[in-house]
Amino acid sequence: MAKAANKQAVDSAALGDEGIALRALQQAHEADKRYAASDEELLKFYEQMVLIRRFEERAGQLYGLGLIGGFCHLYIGQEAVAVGMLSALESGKDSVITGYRDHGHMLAYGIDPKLIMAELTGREAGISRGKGGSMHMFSVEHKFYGGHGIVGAQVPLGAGLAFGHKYREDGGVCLAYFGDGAANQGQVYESFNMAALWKLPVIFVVENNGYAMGTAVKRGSAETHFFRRGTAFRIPGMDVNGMDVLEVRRATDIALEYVRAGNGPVLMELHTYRYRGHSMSDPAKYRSREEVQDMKDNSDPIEAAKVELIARGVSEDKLKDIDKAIRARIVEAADFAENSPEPAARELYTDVLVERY
Ligand SMILES: Cc1ncc(C[n+]2csc(CCOP(=O)(O)OP(=O)(O)O)c2C)c(N)n1
Repeated sequence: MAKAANKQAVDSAALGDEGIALRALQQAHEADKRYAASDEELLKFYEQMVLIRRFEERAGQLYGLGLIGGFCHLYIGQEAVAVGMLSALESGKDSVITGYRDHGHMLAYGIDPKLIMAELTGREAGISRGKGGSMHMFSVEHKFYGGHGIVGAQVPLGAGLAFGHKYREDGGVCLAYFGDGAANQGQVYESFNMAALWKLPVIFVVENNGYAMGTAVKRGSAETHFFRRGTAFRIPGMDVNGMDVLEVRRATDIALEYVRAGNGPVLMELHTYRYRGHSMSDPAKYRSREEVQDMKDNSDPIEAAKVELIARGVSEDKLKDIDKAIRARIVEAADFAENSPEPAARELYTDVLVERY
């Protein structure tokens, strides 16, 4: 029943019926908010979110020990976004691009934590041979196109990836993630215009974690409802709770169905929260401890999944076993990274432009 209603709403969005068109996907989302995951699927989501959290905690510790240098932006608190969205993609077909807060996205892809940790610590075994670090990870094999340090730069690149999908007629869709701060950049709207004009298969995803460095959304944005910002370009928007992995997954399914049918882009706003500072060097004095604690106590995506699993009859022992296995994988990843060699000096001359073009 709900599915049929969605189909109708998605079709009416495609028809371009003014007014309805821009709200149709949101209506479909509101009519049927959560993905009906099997126990096994929810366990998998839980496991992936815990993996990201433990990985990021360990990365924070290694940073403190001086084993990770440069910038390092942790994804703690935002796990449900990457896990829910990636679970809806078709691997080998769809592509992803994001900003510098990228470790969680790579882990959600199933990329080996050892390769990511080795990259963070600047080792040759890292996914970018230790030369990219936290912000510049890339995996062509997984169609993961970074990892970008320039705020907002990934948005036009994402439109380009979507253009590539359309040009090659490979059926792929690009997910282009960016932050609430990046959403105020001009290049974002140039990309929206082109993507809508050429009906590119792209989902623009605003990960609204409440802050752009130390600037709260309401201090820096005239329109704080980011999902409405595609309206001027006739891009339908969706307003999604990014702390609920099943809601994220369901909303992504709706968006993908619309985009895959050739209707052009969708703009999704995922409400989320980062528990740590903007980067490792941020003491986060622009918000109160109570605010952070309140999010941890009442909106944590991992805790919510855990409560739901237990209510479904999954035993606490099973969850403990999962947690234990993940801790072991993280210890292994950190040991691997610490004991791997740094890139050889000759690597200074690879993967860089040293010729004239
Ligand atoms: C073009 C550009 N301007 C400024 C910066 C410095 N900078 C890095 S992150 C950031 C804030 C971005 O916040 P947001 O887009 O909300 O993403 P979040 O960090 O919350 O994930 C700024 C201003 C930069 N890297 N690139």
